[in-house]
Amino acid sequence: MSNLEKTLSIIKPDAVERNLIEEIKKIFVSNGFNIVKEKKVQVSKTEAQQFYQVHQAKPFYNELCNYLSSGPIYVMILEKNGAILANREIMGATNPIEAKDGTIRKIYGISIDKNSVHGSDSLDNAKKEIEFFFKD
Ligand code: IDP
Ligand code: MG
Repeated sequence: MSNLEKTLSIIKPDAVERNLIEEIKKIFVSNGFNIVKEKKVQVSKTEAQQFYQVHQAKPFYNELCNYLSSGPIYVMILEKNGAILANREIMGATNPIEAKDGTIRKIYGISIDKNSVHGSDSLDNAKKEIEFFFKD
Protein backbone atom coordinates (compact mmCIF):
# COMPACT_ATOMS: atom_id res chain seq x y z
CA MET A 1 0.00 0.00 0.00
CA SER A 2 1.34 3.40 -0.90
CA ASN A 3 1.46 6.28 1.53
CA LEU A 4 3.16 8.94 -0.58
CA GLU A 5 3.74 12.05 1.53
CA LYS A 6 5.47 15.37 1.12
CA THR A 7 7.42 16.99 3.94
CA LEU A 8 9.39 20.19 4.32
CA SER A 9 13.12 19.96 4.94
CA ILE A 10 15.38 22.90 5.72
CA ILE A 11 19.14 22.85 5.67
CA LYS A 12 19.81 25.46 8.36
CA PRO A 13 22.34 28.32 8.31
CA ASP A 14 25.08 26.39 10.15
CA ALA A 15 25.11 23.68 7.47
CA VAL A 16 24.73 26.01 4.47
CA GLU A 17 27.64 28.04 5.84
CA ARG A 18 29.80 24.90 5.95
CA ASN A 19 28.89 24.05 2.33
CA LEU A 20 27.01 20.89 3.33
CA ILE A 21 24.01 21.28 0.97
CA GLU A 22 25.15 18.67 -1.57
CA GLU A 23 26.26 16.16 1.08
CA ILE A 24 22.96 16.41 2.94
CA LYS A 25 20.93 16.19 -0.30
CA LYS A 26 22.84 13.00 -1.13
CA ILE A 27 21.74 11.46 2.17
CA PHE A 28 18.09 12.19 1.35
CA VAL A 29 18.34 10.88 -2.22
CA SER A 30 20.20 7.72 -1.17
CA ASN A 31 17.43 7.11 1.39
CA GLY A 32 14.80 7.14 -1.35
CA PHE A 33 13.49 10.69 -1.07
CA ASN A 34 12.53 12.55 -4.23
CA ILE A 35 13.38 16.25 -4.08
CA VAL A 36 10.26 17.82 -5.60
CA LYS A 37 11.20 21.50 -5.21
CA GLU A 38 14.24 23.22 -3.75
CA LYS A 39 15.61 26.71 -3.32
CA LYS A 40 18.11 28.74 -1.36
CA VAL A 41 16.56 31.68 0.50
CA GLN A 42 17.19 33.94 3.46
CA VAL A 43 14.22 34.69 5.70
CA SER A 44 13.68 37.89 7.66
CA LYS A 45 13.30 37.82 11.43
CA THR A 46 9.55 38.41 10.98
CA GLU A 47 9.26 35.45 8.60
CA ALA A 48 11.23 33.25 11.02
CA GLN A 49 8.84 34.28 13.80
CA GLN A 50 5.89 33.24 11.60
CA PHE A 51 7.49 29.96 10.64
CA TYR A 52 8.30 29.04 14.26
CA GLN A 53 5.02 30.43 15.69
CA VAL A 54 4.30 27.09 17.45
CA HIS A 55 7.37 27.75 19.60
CA GLN A 56 6.52 31.32 20.58
CA ALA A 57 6.11 30.50 24.28
CA LYS A 58 9.45 28.68 24.49
CA PRO A 59 12.39 30.37 26.23
CA PHE A 60 14.57 29.84 23.15
CA TYR A 61 12.06 31.35 20.66
CA ASN A 62 13.82 34.68 20.13
CA GLU A 63 17.23 33.05 19.76
CA LEU A 64 15.74 30.47 17.39
CA CYS A 65 14.23 33.15 15.13
CA ASN A 66 17.46 35.18 15.14
CA TYR A 67 19.32 32.04 14.16
CA LEU A 68 17.04 30.92 11.30
CA SER A 69 17.23 34.43 9.80
CA SER A 70 21.00 34.78 10.32
CA GLY A 71 22.05 33.47 6.90
CA PRO A 72 20.94 31.57 3.81
CA ILE A 73 18.96 28.36 4.24
CA TYR A 74 18.13 25.63 1.71
CA VAL A 75 14.49 24.54 1.66
CA MET A 76 13.21 21.38 -0.01
CA ILE A 77 9.96 19.54 -0.51
CA LEU A 78 10.84 15.87 0.02
CA GLU A 79 8.55 13.10 -1.19
CA LYS A 80 8.53 9.42 -0.27
CA ASN A 81 6.23 6.81 1.24
CA GLY A 82 5.90 7.86 4.87
CA ALA A 83 8.13 10.89 4.20
CA ILE A 84 7.31 12.75 7.41
CA LEU A 85 8.41 10.02 9.81
CA ALA A 86 11.22 8.84 7.51
CA ASN A 87 12.66 12.38 7.47
CA ARG A 88 12.45 12.68 11.26
CA GLU A 89 14.33 9.37 11.51
CA ILE A 90 17.13 10.30 9.13
CA MET A 91 17.47 13.73 10.83
CA GLY A 92 17.90 12.26 14.31
CA ALA A 93 17.11 13.73 17.72
CA THR A 94 16.87 17.53 18.19
CA ASN A 95 20.03 17.52 20.30
CA PRO A 96 22.92 16.12 18.18
CA ILE A 97 24.44 14.60 21.35
CA GLU A 98 21.36 12.38 21.65
CA ALA A 99 21.04 11.60 17.93
CA LYS A 100 21.70 8.05 16.72
CA ASP A 101 24.78 7.18 14.69
CA GLY A 102 24.32 7.78 10.97
CA THR A 103 21.67 10.49 11.39
CA ILE A 104 22.21 13.92 9.83
CA ARG A 105 22.22 15.70 13.18
CA LYS A 106 24.71 13.19 14.63
CA ILE A 107 27.04 13.62 11.65
CA TYR A 108 26.75 17.38 11.11
CA GLY A 109 24.96 18.99 14.08
CA ILE A 110 26.98 21.37 16.23
CA SER A 111 24.58 21.95 19.15
CA ILE A 112 20.88 21.81 20.06
CA ASP A 113 20.28 25.12 18.27
CA LYS A 114 22.76 24.64 15.40
CA ASN A 115 21.44 21.20 14.54
CA SER A 116 21.78 21.53 10.74
CA VAL A 117 18.28 20.48 9.60
CA HIS A 118 14.58 21.05 10.16
CA GLY A 119 11.84 18.58 9.26
CA SER A 120 8.05 18.81 9.54
CA ASP A 121 6.67 16.81 12.46
CA SER A 122 3.16 15.98 11.19
CA LEU A 123 1.05 15.87 8.02
CA ASP A 124 -0.73 19.05 9.05
CA ASN A 125 2.49 20.96 9.76
CA ALA A 126 4.09 19.62 6.57
CA LYS A 127 1.23 21.15 4.55
CA LYS A 128 1.53 24.48 6.37
CA GLU A 129 5.31 24.60 6.07
CA ILE A 130 5.31 23.68 2.37
CA GLU A 131 2.72 26.41 1.77
CA PHE A 132 4.87 28.87 3.73
CA PHE A 133 7.89 28.44 1.46
CA PHE A 134 6.30 27.34 -1.83
CA LYS A 135 3.08 29.30 -2.22
CA ASP A 136 2.79 28.95 -6.01
P1 IDP B 1 12.87 19.61 16.07
O1 IDP B 1 13.62 20.58 15.17
O2 IDP B 1 13.64 18.36 16.32
O3 IDP B 1 11.46 19.36 15.60
P2 IDP B 1 11.71 21.33 18.10
O4 IDP B 1 11.43 20.93 19.50
O5 IDP B 1 10.55 21.48 17.17
O6 IDP B 1 12.79 20.32 17.51
O7 IDP B 1 12.50 22.71 18.17
C1 IDP B 1 12.69 23.49 17.01
C2 IDP B 1 14.11 23.96 16.97
O8 IDP B 1 14.36 24.81 18.09
C3 IDP B 1 15.17 22.85 17.11
O9 IDP B 1 15.48 22.22 15.91
C4 IDP B 1 16.35 23.61 17.66
O10 IDP B 1 17.04 24.28 16.61
C5 IDP B 1 15.69 24.65 18.55
N1 IDP B 1 15.67 24.22 19.94
C6 IDP B 1 14.91 23.22 20.48
N2 IDP B 1 15.12 23.10 21.80
C7 IDP B 1 16.05 24.06 22.11
C8 IDP B 1 16.69 24.44 23.33
O11 IDP B 1 16.46 23.87 24.39
N3 IDP B 1 17.59 25.47 23.23
C9 IDP B 1 17.87 26.11 22.06
N4 IDP B 1 17.30 25.78 20.90
C10 IDP B 1 16.41 24.76 20.91
MG1 MG C 1 9.85 20.65 15.43
